[in-house]
Amino acid sequence: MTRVQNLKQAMRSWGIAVGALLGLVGQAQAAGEYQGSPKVAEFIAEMTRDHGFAGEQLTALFDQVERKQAILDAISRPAEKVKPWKDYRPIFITEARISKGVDFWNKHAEALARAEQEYGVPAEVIVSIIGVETFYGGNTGSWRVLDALSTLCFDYPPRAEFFCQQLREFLILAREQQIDPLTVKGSYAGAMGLPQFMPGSFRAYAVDFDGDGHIDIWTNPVDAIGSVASYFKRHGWVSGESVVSRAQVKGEQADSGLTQGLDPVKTVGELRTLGWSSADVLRDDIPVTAFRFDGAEGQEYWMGLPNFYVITRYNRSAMYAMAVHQLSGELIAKRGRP
Ligand SMILES: [Ca+2]
Repeated sequence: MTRVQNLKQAMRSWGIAVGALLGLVGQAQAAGEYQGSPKVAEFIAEMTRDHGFAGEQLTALFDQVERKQAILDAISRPAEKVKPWKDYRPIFITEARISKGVDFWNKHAEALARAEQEYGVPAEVIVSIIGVETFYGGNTGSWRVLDALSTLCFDYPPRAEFFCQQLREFLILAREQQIDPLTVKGSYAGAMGLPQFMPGSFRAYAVDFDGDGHIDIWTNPVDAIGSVASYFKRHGWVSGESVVSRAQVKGEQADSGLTQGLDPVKTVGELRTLGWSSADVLRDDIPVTAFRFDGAEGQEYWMGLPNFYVITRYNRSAMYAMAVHQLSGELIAKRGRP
């Protein structure tokens, strides 16, 4: 006797409608959760009308999409208390991340040198981004991007607009790159590959840097390297300029120089009148993000220069940008620059 027959017999003896129960089991299975959903139907109609997709194909595709409760739980979890810099830094600046970074740099030295030449973005910054994002490709995420973006588009109203846009970009990207959207993996928020590009960023900035006719940021480090450099160049990276300048502060007005948020709304000159100074020679009119970190040795005051702001365009956090910058410094210290 099969398991189902067993079950049916047991159900009958308990007086439960077997059909209803089996129906329930069917619904609890993962695939097909968006089958017949009006939101999905509307989305498909839009993709058909605005972007020339075939409706039946998209319907068949979305029939295989799984709604991921774990993603909704993760994204709506209350934000952790922000770690102070002294606890954040040791997560990213580790011996392992430095030595693996030097290996990655040596292995891809040609592509990194070429990216530096074409885009003006230093090799150590590109390596550092890939190291911080995914440990040089070791941790690129195991969610199906289609499940992640669909779940967040259709079932997470606070950011539905953003994630529905990413879902549109993702479907177009898959068509352009001729890849099966069901096979693409990424983070629970839909960030993809070695550099963790969202689909919109992929379409705007990713490049085929080894010239094989495909943009592959998932398994091809050369394309990932060129894509990060392209992203930085397009966000205004200035070749040869510094990233931050450590400041000394004096007087009670110093903290009124701190900027709220990341926008560089102070200038070096304004900060000077509030008691800020730096050992670096900086022009008075340079716009800066002025911030204070709670470091291992006490309070640190910093001026984030225009290239610092560019790093925050990759991930909107001062601590993230500083971790990328300091890891890049450690990479140079360990490897040297030819
Ligand atoms: Ca390629």
